[in-house]
Amino acid sequence: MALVLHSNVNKNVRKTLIVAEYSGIQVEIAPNFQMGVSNKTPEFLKMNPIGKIPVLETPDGSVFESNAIARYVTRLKADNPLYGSSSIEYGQIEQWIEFATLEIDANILAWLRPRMGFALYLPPAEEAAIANLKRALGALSTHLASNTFLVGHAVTLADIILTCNLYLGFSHVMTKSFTSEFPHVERYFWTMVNQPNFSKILGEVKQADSVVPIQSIKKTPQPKEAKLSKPKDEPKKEAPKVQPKAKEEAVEEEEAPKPKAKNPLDLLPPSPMVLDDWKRLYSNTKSNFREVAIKGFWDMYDPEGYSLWFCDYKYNDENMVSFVTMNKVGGFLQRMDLTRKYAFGKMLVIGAEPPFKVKGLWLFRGPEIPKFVLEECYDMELYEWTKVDISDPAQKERVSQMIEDQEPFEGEPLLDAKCFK
Ligand SMILES: N[C@@H](CCC(=O)N[C@@H](CS)C(=O)NCC(=O)O)C(=O)O
Repeated sequence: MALVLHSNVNKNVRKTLIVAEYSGIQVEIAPNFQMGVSNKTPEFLKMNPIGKIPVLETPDGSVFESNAIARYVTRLKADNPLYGSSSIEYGQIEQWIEFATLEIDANILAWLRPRMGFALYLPPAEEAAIANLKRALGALSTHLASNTFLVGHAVTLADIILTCNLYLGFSHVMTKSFTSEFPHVERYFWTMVNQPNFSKILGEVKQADSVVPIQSIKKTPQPKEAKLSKPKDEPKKEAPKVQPKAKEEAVEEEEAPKPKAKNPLDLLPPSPMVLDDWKRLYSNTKSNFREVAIKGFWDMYDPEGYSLWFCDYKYNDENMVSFVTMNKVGGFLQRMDLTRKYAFGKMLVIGAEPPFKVKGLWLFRGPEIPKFVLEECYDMELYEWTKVDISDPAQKERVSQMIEDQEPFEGEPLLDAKCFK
């Protein structure tokens, strides 16, 4: 029996496929593997009790954990140069494999997984992941300044594992403006992915133009939602050696059906204020904003049917990187999508230099912040919320200034102003 990888093709599987190319070893991908179904069967769980991919099935038993699989396949070839040519080289290859896993991959995943909706997105956690990744890339860049390969003078298993991990980062979050700080890592990465045995498996590699946007969190489906496996008598398809790249192969986890949002706000007594009319006025006013849009807002505003809220980011001290701060506000607005029909918002990033302040103004349907927003948009708890008292002229004026992106705002320049409409 050949070696069979039970998995979709993701960067973890590509490690072993590249090893196989270098080593002249035949490894197949299990035909008809279906994520979320094939990895939950009793047969699969016998091979890997945690039910994660990949698993390698061999005539002698199975191996799970992608690094262990790559090491196993490397060792199948006697004196494989991928493991170096001396004990110290072997030790250093293992050292860089650990580094690639714990310092590079772990931080790329901590940055990427929440953005892909597979973990809770918490801006301070993202900032920590980016800082840790930068520290690791700085160290790597120093090493690569005087080394073409991680160890010795040829590709080793450490280069394969590190490159596959970097491939995930370069494809989704590590844009050119991010990586240009680490020129030796850039040179190394592009050299590696253009080696024939890498490019056979990775294909044409493209660096992300922008950091992958934040998606709402995906829930793992219950087993009963999993589709039934195909009937036994269906003819087996020939497994391609490398399956085509999935658009988002980054973190292949089960897709969940999107929960249908109920709108309790539709049951509120009708309001004379039509939110869409206000949004249209806001968007279409190109000049005399104060006289037209702001005046129009206060003419339309219905304090019975709507409420206004100031929000203040609780962790402004951590807003040290401008693009990270702007991204986190962007993510917040994306996750507020569920309230599009019932809200309007302005978010300001304030200050000429770090730490930047994030403050906002929100108009919500109803007298309170809608419960489903508090429950479903976890960014809400990252802000201090204060209901606007429109009988106070100072507060009313602050609302107008926020809608208008007035600059300076409270004595400081605006780094960014985003509108939710
Ligand atoms: N450390 C493991 C990671 C395995 C892993 O996280 N696999 C993900 C796909 S990339 C998975 O199977 N997720 C499904 C699940 O968590 O049930 C390895 O390198 O093999």
